[in-house]
Amino acid sequence: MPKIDVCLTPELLPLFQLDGKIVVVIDILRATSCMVTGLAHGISEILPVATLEESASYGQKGYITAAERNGLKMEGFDLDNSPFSYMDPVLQGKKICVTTTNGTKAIILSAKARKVVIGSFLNLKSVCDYLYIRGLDVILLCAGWKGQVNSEDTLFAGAITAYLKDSFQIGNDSALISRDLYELHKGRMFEYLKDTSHFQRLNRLNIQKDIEFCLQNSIYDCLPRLENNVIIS
Ligand code: 3SL
Repeated sequence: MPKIDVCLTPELLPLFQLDGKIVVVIDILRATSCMVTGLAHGISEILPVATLEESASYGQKGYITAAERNGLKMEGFDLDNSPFSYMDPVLQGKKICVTTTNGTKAIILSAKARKVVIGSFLNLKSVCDYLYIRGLDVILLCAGWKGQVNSEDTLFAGAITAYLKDSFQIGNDSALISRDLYELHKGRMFEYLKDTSHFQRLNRLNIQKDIEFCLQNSIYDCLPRLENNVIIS
């Protein structure tokens, strides 16, 4: 049986062997939820980059630029990091270059894996179906927050681990912890997250509606994946 490991922060990724594995990158609030939303709404591709300078430079190459730091849109860029912005019909068929505090970094670090896919509650079923069909070992990589563990990414890692429990073995204790956290809170995730640091950060910025949106289960049948450093669906 293939196994699922959970890596709770990108800082821990050097401890994992990526060769031959599928990495699912998870940044529920909000980077990977935005990417899934954007591709489901017709954005043609998303290029994740590490720095503000890189993202800005793609503006001259025909890309729409997106940049977030500490939850805020950076001045001079076209897009913020809200899933509602990624739904804008003017973005259909467009290419986006994006940098975010944690999510884009996690994607870039995963590039050596056999396959890299983008996960969120919004496409949970598509991710699970894909992992089930491929039947390879999986690493669920949580983007966390500046090197620290966060609850929302851990919950989602737990959701995948719980859904696939009959077809995958638990690979490490982080997978076990994630699954148990999800089982404990799956019926009241919004309530549970109210005490967490990123919920409170986004709440101070008045973007509770983004949190509610990002916690919806499987509203998009969409599987973004990284191909030649670009995310396509
Ligand atoms: O850290 C990230 O990549 C972002 O998703 C954070 S935020 O939700 O936009 O604040």
